[in-house]
Amino acid sequence: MTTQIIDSGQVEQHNASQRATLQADYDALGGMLSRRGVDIEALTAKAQTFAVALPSWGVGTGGTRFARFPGKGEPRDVTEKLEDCAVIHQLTRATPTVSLHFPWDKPADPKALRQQADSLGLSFDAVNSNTFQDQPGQAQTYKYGSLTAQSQAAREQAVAHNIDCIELGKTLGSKGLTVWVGDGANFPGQHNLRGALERYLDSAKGIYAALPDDWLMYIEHKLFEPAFYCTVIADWGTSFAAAQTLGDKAKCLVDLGHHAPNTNIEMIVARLAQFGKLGGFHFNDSKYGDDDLDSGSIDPFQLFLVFNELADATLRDGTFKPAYMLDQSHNVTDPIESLMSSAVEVQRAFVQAALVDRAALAGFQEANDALQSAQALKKAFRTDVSPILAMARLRAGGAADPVAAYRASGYREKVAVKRPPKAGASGSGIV
Ligand code: AFD
Ligand code: MN
Ligand code: MN
Repeated sequence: MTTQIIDSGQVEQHNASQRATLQADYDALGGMLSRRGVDIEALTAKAQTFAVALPSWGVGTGGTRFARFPGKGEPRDVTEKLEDCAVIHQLTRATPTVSLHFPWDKPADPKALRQQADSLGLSFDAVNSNTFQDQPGQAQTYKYGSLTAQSQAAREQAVAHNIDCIELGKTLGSKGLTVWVGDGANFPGQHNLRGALERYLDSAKGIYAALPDDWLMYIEHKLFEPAFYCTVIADWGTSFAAAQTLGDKAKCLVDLGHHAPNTNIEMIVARLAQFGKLGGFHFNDSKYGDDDLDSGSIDPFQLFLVFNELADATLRDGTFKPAYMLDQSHNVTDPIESLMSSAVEVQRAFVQAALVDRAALAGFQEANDALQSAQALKKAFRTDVSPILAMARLRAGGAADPVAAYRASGYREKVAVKRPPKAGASGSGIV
């Protein structure tokens, strides 16, 4: 039996207040779609198949390198993070998995953590290693890099940490390791550019060798920061080359915020999918670079275009299934509310992409009809699929309006009492 953290009677009461309006909107949309030859029931069933993993580090209040303004009732450890993740999944029914970050989330008893997740109806997605910070008592510093460090002892320590993450992940039931390193240089000349990548590949091979057969290693690239002149895995080309060098179990991970402004991310998605190296995503939105803003809050059309490529890739290969994760930092909102809305925004793009009339689009493309090709995409993007998303949640036992149901439940106020701030707590988001 799954433990429901929000009283299910309260959710039911919320849904009862919404049901009639939702049904009317759903029927109206169903009528419109059927005139376009689209079956709304098929779309709703498809929406129900959507799932995106939650980042454990996203349920705490984030911050910038200037400051962090903690919110009330933040989770203080990994078990409280799981409780918040369970609330998000209970109301959205779209987030059944959690991506942990070590050592921040290192459990005292991994088996007990797995049991807690299980009792909450959650399981674990890819685990993330952390070699971008020094931990108390650590023998070697990562000040000058981890997997690429000049110091062999530092490189070995970073590889060993990644292997520890795999071991922990095995006990938790994860099937993937996401590796993002901030290694790079702040000055031209500080690094031999080729030498740094050679060291990275050598270290990464040590991690890859410890991967179980049914695991994937996700290589996450990022343009800049914390190194401001160059970063070792700065772009999809380097990520692709590293994944090719390592082998079949190594794939590229695309974080939507890790590119220069105006980069055509959907084209990167198409390229990586074409060559079998698209492993997964960190969804968020961005105005400038690694802003970690809520998914769909700045450029929902870009998110749609990414899913349009994913829909195309799935049509070409039914087994194609990249991992979907959110990676956001919530500085001024309640993280639970942001993560619920963001999961729904990503799900919205998934459903809108399914609405594209692909036969018509292919016809327009063949005829070199640029205007109608663009309109075919816009037609799907402009369709408000909110009633489909709400109905999918309702049918799966979630909330018609997750944020309204959450606010009505008083969850945050309750945990604010139960979770007074604790020194040394590991609940914060990425700063
Ligand atoms: C940092 C990186 C990257 C990574 C995350 C978790 O920019 O997005 O996924 O930390 O390791 O924010
Ligand atoms: Mn990321
Ligand atoms: Mn990032």
